[in-house]
Amino acid sequence: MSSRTHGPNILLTGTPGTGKTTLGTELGPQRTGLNYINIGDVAKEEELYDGYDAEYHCPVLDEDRVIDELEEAISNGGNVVDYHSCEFFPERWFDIVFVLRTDNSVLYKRLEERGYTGKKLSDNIECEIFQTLLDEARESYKPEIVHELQSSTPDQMEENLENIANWIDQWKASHP
Ligand code: DAT
Repeated sequence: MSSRTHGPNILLTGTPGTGKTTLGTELGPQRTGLNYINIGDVAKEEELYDGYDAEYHCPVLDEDRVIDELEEAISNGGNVVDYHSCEFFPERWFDIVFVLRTDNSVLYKRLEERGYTGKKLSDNIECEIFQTLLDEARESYKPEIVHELQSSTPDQMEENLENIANWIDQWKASHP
Protein backbone atom coordinates (compact mmCIF):
# COMPACT_ATOMS: atom_id res chain seq x y z
CA MET A 1 0.00 0.00 0.00
CA SER A 2 1.19 3.52 -0.69
CA SER A 3 1.80 5.79 2.28
CA ARG A 4 1.28 9.24 0.67
CA THR A 5 3.55 10.83 3.29
CA HIS A 6 4.13 13.87 1.08
CA GLY A 7 0.53 14.49 -0.01
CA PRO A 8 -1.80 13.31 -2.75
CA ASN A 9 -0.82 12.23 -6.26
CA ILE A 10 -2.50 14.12 -9.09
CA LEU A 11 -2.53 13.15 -12.77
CA LEU A 12 -2.87 15.87 -15.40
CA THR A 13 -3.72 14.38 -18.76
CA GLY A 14 -5.19 15.56 -22.06
CA THR A 15 -4.32 16.08 -25.72
CA PRO A 16 -0.94 17.79 -26.32
CA GLY A 17 -1.40 21.57 -26.15
CA THR A 18 -4.28 21.61 -23.65
CA GLY A 19 -2.09 23.18 -20.94
CA LYS A 20 -0.84 20.30 -18.75
CA THR A 21 2.73 21.60 -18.50
CA THR A 22 1.66 25.18 -17.81
CA LEU A 23 -0.82 24.08 -15.13
CA GLY A 24 1.55 21.50 -13.61
CA THR A 25 4.46 23.92 -13.44
CA GLU A 26 2.30 26.61 -11.83
CA LEU A 27 0.96 24.10 -9.32
CA GLY A 28 4.49 22.92 -8.52
CA PRO A 29 6.49 23.25 -5.28
CA GLN A 30 5.97 27.01 -4.73
CA ARG A 31 2.21 27.06 -4.81
CA THR A 32 1.29 23.66 -3.36
CA GLY A 33 4.46 21.96 -2.11
CA LEU A 34 3.87 19.15 -4.61
CA ASN A 35 6.57 17.84 -6.91
CA TYR A 36 5.93 18.27 -10.67
CA ILE A 37 6.82 15.27 -12.87
CA ASN A 38 6.70 15.61 -16.66
CA ILE A 39 6.80 12.04 -17.99
CA GLY A 40 8.18 13.16 -21.37
CA ASP A 41 11.10 14.93 -19.65
CA VAL A 42 11.84 11.97 -17.36
CA ALA A 43 11.87 9.62 -20.37
CA LYS A 44 14.24 11.93 -22.21
CA GLU A 45 16.61 12.38 -19.27
CA GLU A 46 16.77 8.68 -18.46
CA GLU A 47 16.36 7.48 -22.06
CA LEU A 48 13.38 5.31 -21.18
CA TYR A 49 12.59 4.39 -24.77
CA ASP A 50 11.82 1.16 -26.54
CA GLY A 51 12.23 1.63 -30.29
CA TYR A 52 11.24 4.41 -32.67
CA ASP A 53 7.87 5.29 -34.19
CA ALA A 54 8.50 5.82 -37.90
CA GLU A 55 5.01 7.27 -38.53
CA TYR A 56 5.19 9.97 -35.86
CA HIS A 57 8.97 10.41 -35.96
CA CYS A 58 9.45 10.03 -32.23
CA PRO A 59 10.88 7.50 -29.80
CA VAL A 60 8.45 5.03 -28.20
CA LEU A 61 8.10 5.29 -24.42
CA ASP A 62 9.20 2.22 -22.46
CA GLU A 63 6.22 2.24 -20.13
CA ASP A 64 7.50 -0.50 -17.78
CA ARG A 65 10.77 1.33 -17.21
CA VAL A 66 8.91 4.62 -16.60
CA ILE A 67 6.85 2.90 -13.91
CA ASP A 68 9.95 1.32 -12.29
CA GLU A 69 11.75 4.67 -12.37
CA LEU A 70 8.95 6.55 -10.61
CA GLU A 71 7.42 3.89 -8.34
CA GLU A 72 9.19 4.99 -5.15
CA ALA A 73 8.58 8.72 -5.58
CA ILE A 74 4.94 8.15 -6.42
CA SER A 75 4.29 5.78 -3.53
CA ASN A 76 5.52 8.47 -1.11
CA GLY A 77 2.87 10.82 -2.52
CA GLY A 78 2.98 14.54 -3.20
CA ASN A 79 3.29 14.51 -7.00
CA VAL A 80 1.68 16.19 -9.97
CA VAL A 81 2.23 13.96 -13.02
CA ASP A 82 1.85 15.29 -16.57
CA TYR A 83 1.36 12.98 -19.59
CA HIS A 84 -0.81 12.74 -22.72
CA SER A 85 -1.79 9.16 -22.02
CA CYS A 86 -2.90 7.50 -18.80
CA GLU A 87 -3.94 3.88 -19.23
CA PHE A 88 -0.51 2.37 -18.51
CA PHE A 89 0.00 3.92 -15.06
CA PRO A 90 -0.97 1.72 -12.11
CA GLU A 91 -4.48 2.74 -11.02
CA ARG A 92 -3.34 2.94 -7.37
CA TRP A 93 -0.89 5.75 -8.23
CA PHE A 94 -3.47 8.55 -8.43
CA ASP A 95 -5.92 10.09 -5.98
CA ILE A 96 -7.45 12.35 -8.62
CA VAL A 97 -7.23 12.68 -12.41
CA PHE A 98 -7.80 15.91 -14.34
CA VAL A 99 -8.41 15.78 -18.08
CA LEU A 100 -7.72 19.15 -19.73
CA ARG A 101 -9.96 20.10 -22.65
CA THR A 102 -9.53 22.88 -25.21
CA ASP A 103 -11.79 24.25 -27.96
CA ASN A 104 -10.67 22.85 -31.32
CA SER A 105 -9.91 26.18 -32.98
CA VAL A 106 -7.86 27.34 -29.97
CA LEU A 107 -5.98 24.04 -29.81
CA TYR A 108 -5.32 24.16 -33.55
CA LYS A 109 -3.58 27.54 -33.17
CA ARG A 110 -1.53 26.39 -30.18
CA LEU A 111 -0.29 23.27 -31.98
CA GLU A 112 0.48 25.20 -35.16
CA GLU A 113 2.53 27.64 -33.06
CA ARG A 114 4.36 24.65 -31.64
CA GLY A 115 5.30 23.71 -35.20
CA TYR A 116 2.90 20.80 -35.68
CA THR A 117 1.79 20.30 -39.29
CA GLY A 118 0.08 17.70 -41.49
CA LYS A 119 -0.89 14.38 -39.94
CA LYS A 120 0.61 15.16 -36.55
CA LEU A 121 -1.56 18.29 -36.30
CA SER A 122 -4.76 16.67 -37.59
CA ASP A 123 -4.35 13.52 -35.44
CA ASN A 124 -4.01 15.62 -32.31
CA ILE A 125 -7.06 17.73 -33.20
CA GLU A 126 -9.03 14.51 -33.82
CA CYS A 127 -7.84 13.19 -30.47
CA GLU A 128 -9.47 16.25 -28.86
CA ILE A 129 -12.65 16.11 -30.96
CA PHE A 130 -13.22 12.45 -30.08
CA GLN A 131 -12.38 13.12 -26.38
CA THR A 132 -9.94 10.20 -26.56
CA LEU A 133 -8.10 11.08 -23.36
CA LEU A 134 -11.29 11.67 -21.39
CA ASP A 135 -12.59 8.23 -22.39
CA GLU A 136 -9.21 6.64 -21.66
CA ALA A 137 -9.15 8.21 -18.18
CA ARG A 138 -12.72 7.12 -17.43
CA GLU A 139 -11.88 3.56 -18.51
CA SER A 140 -8.64 3.44 -16.51
CA TYR A 141 -9.66 5.08 -13.21
CA LYS A 142 -12.76 5.17 -11.03
CA PRO A 143 -15.06 7.62 -12.83
CA GLU A 144 -15.64 9.57 -9.60
CA ILE A 145 -11.96 10.61 -9.43
CA VAL A 146 -11.84 11.74 -13.09
CA HIS A 147 -12.61 15.42 -13.71
CA GLU A 148 -12.80 17.30 -16.99
CA LEU A 149 -11.33 20.83 -16.91
CA GLN A 150 -11.83 23.42 -19.64
CA SER A 151 -8.50 24.98 -20.61
CA SER A 152 -9.09 27.34 -23.52
CA THR A 153 -8.59 30.73 -21.86
CA PRO A 154 -6.23 32.28 -19.28
CA ASP A 155 -9.20 32.75 -16.91
CA GLN A 156 -9.90 29.03 -17.08
CA MET A 157 -6.23 28.29 -16.39
CA GLU A 158 -6.38 30.50 -13.28
CA GLU A 159 -9.67 28.94 -12.16
CA ASN A 160 -8.21 25.42 -12.60
CA LEU A 161 -5.14 26.40 -10.57
CA GLU A 162 -7.27 27.70 -7.72
CA ASN A 163 -9.62 24.72 -7.71
CA ILE A 164 -6.79 22.19 -7.70
CA ALA A 165 -4.86 24.11 -5.00
CA ASN A 166 -8.05 24.10 -2.89
CA TRP A 167 -8.54 20.39 -3.48
CA ILE A 168 -4.95 19.75 -2.31
CA ASP A 169 -5.56 21.80 0.88
CA GLN A 170 -8.71 19.80 1.60
CA TRP A 171 -6.92 16.50 0.97
CA LYS A 172 -4.15 17.51 3.38
CA ALA A 173 -6.68 18.59 6.02
CA SER A 174 -8.44 15.23 5.82
CA HIS A 175 -5.19 13.20 5.85
CA PRO A 176 -3.28 14.70 8.80
P1 DAT B 1 0.61 20.62 -22.85
O1 DAT B 1 1.60 20.47 -21.70
O2 DAT B 1 -0.72 20.03 -22.52
O3 DAT B 1 1.15 20.15 -24.16
P2 DAT B 1 1.20 23.47 -22.61
O4 DAT B 1 1.10 23.72 -21.14
O5 DAT B 1 2.57 23.32 -23.17
O6 DAT B 1 0.32 22.18 -23.01
O7 DAT B 1 0.40 24.64 -23.32
C1 DAT B 1 0.48 24.85 -24.73
C2 DAT B 1 0.43 26.35 -25.03
O8 DAT B 1 -0.87 26.83 -24.78
C3 DAT B 1 1.36 27.18 -24.16
O9 DAT B 1 1.85 28.23 -24.98
C4 DAT B 1 0.47 27.75 -23.09
C5 DAT B 1 -0.86 27.84 -23.77
N1 DAT B 1 -2.02 27.55 -22.87
C6 DAT B 1 -2.28 26.39 -22.27
N2 DAT B 1 -3.41 26.44 -21.57
C7 DAT B 1 -3.90 27.69 -21.74
C8 DAT B 1 -5.07 28.37 -21.27
N3 DAT B 1 -6.00 27.79 -20.48
N4 DAT B 1 -5.26 29.64 -21.68
C9 DAT B 1 -4.34 30.25 -22.48
N5 DAT B 1 -3.23 29.67 -22.95
C10 DAT B 1 -3.01 28.41 -22.58
